[in-house]
Amino acid sequence: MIWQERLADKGIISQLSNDLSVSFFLAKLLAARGFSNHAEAESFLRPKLAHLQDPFDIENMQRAVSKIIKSIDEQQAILLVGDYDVDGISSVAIVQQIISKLGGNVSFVIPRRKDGGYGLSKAVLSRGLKNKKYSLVIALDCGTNSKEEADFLENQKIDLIVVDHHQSKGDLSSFPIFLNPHLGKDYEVPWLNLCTTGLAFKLSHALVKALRNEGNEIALKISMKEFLPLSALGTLADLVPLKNENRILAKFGLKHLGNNPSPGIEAIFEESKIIKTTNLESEDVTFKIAPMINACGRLDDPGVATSLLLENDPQKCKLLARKMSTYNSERRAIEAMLTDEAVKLAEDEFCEEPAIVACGKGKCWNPGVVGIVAGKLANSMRKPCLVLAKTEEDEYRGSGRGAKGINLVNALAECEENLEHWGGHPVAVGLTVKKGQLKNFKKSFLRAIKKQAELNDLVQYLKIDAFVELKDINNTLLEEINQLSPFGQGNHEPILAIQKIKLAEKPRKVGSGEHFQFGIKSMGQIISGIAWRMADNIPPTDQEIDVAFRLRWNTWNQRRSLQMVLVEWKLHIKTRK
Ligand SMILES: [Mn+2]
Repeated sequence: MIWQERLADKGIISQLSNDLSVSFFLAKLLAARGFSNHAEAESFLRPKLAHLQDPFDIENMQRAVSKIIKSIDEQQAILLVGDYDVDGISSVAIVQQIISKLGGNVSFVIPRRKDGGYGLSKAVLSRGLKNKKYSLVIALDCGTNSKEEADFLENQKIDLIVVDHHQSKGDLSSFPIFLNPHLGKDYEVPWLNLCTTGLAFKLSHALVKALRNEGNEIALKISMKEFLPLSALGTLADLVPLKNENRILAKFGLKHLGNNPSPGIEAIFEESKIIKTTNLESEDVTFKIAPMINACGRLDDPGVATSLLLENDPQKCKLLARKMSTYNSERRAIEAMLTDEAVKLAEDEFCEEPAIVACGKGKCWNPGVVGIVAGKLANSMRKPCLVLAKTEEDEYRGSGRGAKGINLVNALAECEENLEHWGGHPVAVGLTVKKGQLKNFKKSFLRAIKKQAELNDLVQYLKIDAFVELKDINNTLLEEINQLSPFGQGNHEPILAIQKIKLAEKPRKVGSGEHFQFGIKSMGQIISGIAWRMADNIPPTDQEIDVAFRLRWNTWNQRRSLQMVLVEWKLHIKTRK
């Protein structure tokens, strides 16, 4: 890979450094992220909850709020239907909590994969609506494209509010009240990229605001901060860009999550060995908490996770978290088997192709796990990957994950005639291939990807945020970097590079031999580093090398030290870069 520094205008850097009273280094990181004026950079660097816009700015918010308040006032039953992933489950927990706090009669149902799966479907509605007479259904993280189900509810005289951030495919039903930022015409609003927990937060805020205006005692006592942790869970897990309002919710949500977890979250912390702290990182959510929540829906019943998030009894939370942890271990085992099989297929059949379509059947081809494996393969092979499992109905169904510069939604649109169902985002899709169409589908999918790939620049670059000197690496530098956190989609963690250094000693393989540790000598001290899954490419000790890395805290026995997480290394050649 070619290392390329993210450059920025020197004038802008000094201006930002001056205006914001920050170091030249931090100003450079900001400028290289595209910030050029004081106001924008300031609100990014120092976000405030008060920067969240009025929730009533979102189209249809007033209508949704009036409908919910009417149902609460008249004590009519409200049913929440959420998706089975972290975003859906956390959204259900937020809305369930706010409506029941306000005295409403509310219950929830989450679809199960084994009952036919995703979203606002007839199956989930018949399960949810069976015991009571409902007057309102709120769909969370699903429902944008459920035209038939909307018609069904309309016929039953049950109102429907859809709180969702999925794009629409063609005509929408005119009946539901949509809270979906992508259906509006304004693409500049700071809430455009909220996921459903973000929208659920805004909806809760709007309810509280409206009722406070009426002098409602309960609403006056509710603190919106309580709902921040769940909003952060969905925002980080759903990989929406961490800018604008998403950044505010993720940043403050993480802080509250780490400082003041609910009993359910605290039980998850214990199971996944997270230490209660103010410095919770986005990876604690994406690598530890989110997989535990998702595992419930992948293997069995996502309702387990919702119950945990809503439970206040620490003893019950412990049992639920235990159960989630067991699901998660099972998920890991299945994932490992499926990855092996899919990698074999990819190497045999698709090594010359611009994309991978791995299909199979049997025990490890679990529909709940195909998406993760597709993601792993897409990452490691750097090309788009679909993983499809054969269902009992003899159809191939699964998930796809994209690669740089490829839009999977556009690619699938070109294969529409071979597909039964499909949908998703440019980098993540779900699909079912029509019976008997697998071969044709593969062909047209590969053709569509090839077309897109040809338009792309095939040279791979590693973008370096800043070249630094060994002597610059210290605690202050990392504290400055962390002012840009939380990192994730749309707000990458900076990659630093140092040129022309020698390792302090021979690197040591760790783990089961797939990783290695290394050290670099600086001002008489050794800064240690870790290289995950890079043990097949260990740098020499007797030659000068360049290293690209992320700088992190490494906490060990409650002591914090600096650690480099290696991204790539190469032998140093005399010309810069
Ligand atoms: Mn979502």
